[in-house]
Amino acid sequence: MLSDVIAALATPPGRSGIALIRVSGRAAHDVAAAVLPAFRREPWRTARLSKAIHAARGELLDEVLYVAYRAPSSYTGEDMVEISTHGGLLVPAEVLGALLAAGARVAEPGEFTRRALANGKLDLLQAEAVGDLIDATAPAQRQAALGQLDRGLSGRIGQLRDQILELEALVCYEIDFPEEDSGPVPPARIEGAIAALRASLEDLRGTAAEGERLREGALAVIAGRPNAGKSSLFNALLGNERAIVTHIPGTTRDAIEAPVTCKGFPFRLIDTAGLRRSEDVVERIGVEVSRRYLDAADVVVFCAEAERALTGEEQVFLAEVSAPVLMVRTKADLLKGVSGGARSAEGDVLVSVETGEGLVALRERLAEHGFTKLAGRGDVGPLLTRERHRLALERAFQEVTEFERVRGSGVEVVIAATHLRAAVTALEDLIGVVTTDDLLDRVFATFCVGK
Ligand SMILES: Nc1nc2c(ncn2[C@@H]2O[C@H](COP(=O)(O)OP(=O)(O)OP(=O)(O)O)[C@@H](O)[C@H]2O)c(=O)[nH]1
Ligand SMILES: [Mg+2]
Repeated sequence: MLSDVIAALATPPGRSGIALIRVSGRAAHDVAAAVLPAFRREPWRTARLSKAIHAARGELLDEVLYVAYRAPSSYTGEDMVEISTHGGLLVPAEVLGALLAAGARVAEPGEFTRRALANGKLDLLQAEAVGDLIDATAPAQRQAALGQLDRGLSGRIGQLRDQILELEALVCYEIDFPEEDSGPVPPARIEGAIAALRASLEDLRGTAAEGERLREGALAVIAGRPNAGKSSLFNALLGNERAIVTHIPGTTRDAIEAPVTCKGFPFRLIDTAGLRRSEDVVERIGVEVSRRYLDAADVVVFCAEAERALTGEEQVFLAEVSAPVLMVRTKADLLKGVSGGARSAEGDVLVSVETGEGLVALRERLAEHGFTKLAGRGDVGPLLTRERHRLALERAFQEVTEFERVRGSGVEVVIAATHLRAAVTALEDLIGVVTTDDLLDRVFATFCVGK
């Protein structure tokens, strides 16, 4: 139920200097006053000091700072109080317990943001951006989430919606003046508007692949023959010795995953078992797992020693791989003094984990391979970052296409125009003009308590 008083710890439990508890709802101030003897509503939004007590037990729990907010000037749009307690496991839990004893209930995950949405403080895309910002591990993710929180995507969707409404208005002119020869609106103008609209929709839809990849991290799979230096490279990119490295071919048996940031972009880096035919059951399974990762890869980082030519088997493998391949020539330090130098072709990256040579270049090339469009732009701009976004854009695009088709086939304009209405609805669903509980449940399913 909206506006009953909810409370939750907004910071993660554990050892810390302070912890923040949020309280929101119509009677939030009364609940806070029961726990904070010095509580005063005014001046609003001012940090004040108070003791925190358990009202029923009369027990002193902490000395806290609190800030009172008055509806609608708060995150949720309701009366709110934010209480900064000392951190750790006991104190915040006890202060929260005292608030619950005073009439609050524990907030559900994402409930504060859900209330903000219900009270018009945020739209659905902005609410999603709050979740994305919290989940961000790479700067480019932060940039995209902040842009979306600042209504970058909402504004863009709003423009598309206006564009459809303008087209609808032009078409309605035709409905109102059917007897005029070519209508008051030249057909070329309508056709031009349709073409421009389709181009705008396509433009935004074109950001979905890299946008979704940006949210989830691009899957970069390190592959190559046993002993090629895959695990060494994996560790070097990670900055720690996560994978076991030995001189024995077949060391890595399982796929190991770790998050890595390259030039601000997020990657899920996978170290795999070296590709070869093996009699060893465990190793064979490992190779099978490698192949499965390779099928899903956004980019394959193929490792081969710089001092040798690629084998026929490796060439067959490279010809069959469907993802873009970044060729890495490893162990560059072993080439020093060897006549003839590296066997690397243009575009290959020459690296050595011993000297660190080539690692910066490799990170750059990874970013370019994983995020071809985004890495080339300074600013990520509005992006579709979820399947929900992509499906809505696809629906709008299909409806506009359908409108164009039906319109040319002699169907009444009024009927054709229903497709434009449907396209508008698809975009409005995306922003969350009208939301269903089911949709909200899905959007907020991944939120943490206290947000
Ligand atoms: N000199 C030199 N040796 C390297 C370099 N990279 C890896 N090695 C050595 O090459 C051997 C194999 O390295 P790994 O990283 O375990 O190779 P891998 O491709 O993961 O091998 P498997 O897990 O068996 O498939 C080890 O002895 C490493 O120390 C490098 O840049 N320079
Ligand atoms: Mg290995």
